[in-house]
Amino acid sequence: MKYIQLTEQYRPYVSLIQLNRPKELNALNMELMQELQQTLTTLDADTNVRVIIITGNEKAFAAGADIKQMADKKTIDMVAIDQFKTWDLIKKTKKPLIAAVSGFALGGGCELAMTCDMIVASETAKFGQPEIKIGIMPGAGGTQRLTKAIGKAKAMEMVLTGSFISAEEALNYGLINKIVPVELYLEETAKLAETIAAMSPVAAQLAKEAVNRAFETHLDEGLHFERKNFYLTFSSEDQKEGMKAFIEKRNPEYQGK
Ligand code: DAK
Repeated sequence: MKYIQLTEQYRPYVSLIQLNRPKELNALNMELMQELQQTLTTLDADTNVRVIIITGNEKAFAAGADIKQMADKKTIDMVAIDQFKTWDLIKKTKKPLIAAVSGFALGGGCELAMTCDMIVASETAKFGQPEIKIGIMPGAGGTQRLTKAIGKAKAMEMVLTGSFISAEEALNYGLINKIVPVELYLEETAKLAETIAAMSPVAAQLAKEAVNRAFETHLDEGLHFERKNFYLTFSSEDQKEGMKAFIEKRNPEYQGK
């Protein structure tokens, strides 16, 4: 793979995907996005993987979609290329995804981080939707996910002025899970991933799906969905193992079944 690096067992049951276009601040060109989508699809089907981390490097998680690749495109070209197909498949990843963000997470980079289920940020992280400055607007969920995460006032300000927010602001607004020193951001993300990877992968996937439903449905429908997934956990061996282990005062050994 050209634009991403994969470490399959970065930790037990935890895979690490590193976006790897450092000179371009990990600008998300179409090839990179396709590699990312294909890798996620493969990892999603791999029973040795329970949690996936997506990261960039210290300077940039990703500075957005590749402006140079989009600059001369017309609407008809964008429709024909249909990049949404790739983005939609990424969104469908069933396993928990954690973004480990340092430096710039802008435009499509911020949207990619928000597509993940959690965000761990280094103290140098900067989040923004600066598309307005180049005559476009967010196209991969920015206006929706950012607004739901941080509220209308701040989202509107970011989307209309293109201004960035610091890691500290992002934490205060509820966009990210935690801030850690830059030299520890990957390590701390790995710890979080390991904690989740120790849980039943069946329960983790059903729970992720149910939390995400909260954003997509009205309360009654969301509660109904939650109830369905709750019942489903009782058809897993992991549920039997988890409860048995508790009663026997030992650590559970989950098989993902
Ligand atoms: N695209 C292409 N190249 C980029 C880039 C980008 N988004 N961001 C940075 N680069 C390149 C720079 O051109 C430069 O390349 P060279 O000149 O060395 O060849 C290199 O990376 C280093 O960047 P700088 O020299 O600018 O570095 P600085 O530290 O001075 O500034 C910066 C860092 C992040 C503030 C600056 O690079 C910047 O403003 N970058 C652009 C940020 C931006 O506007 N991002 C939003 C892009 S629009 C869609 C899905 C998603 C999207 C669209 C459609 N579909 C599913 C259809 C998303 C759209 C966007 O993200």
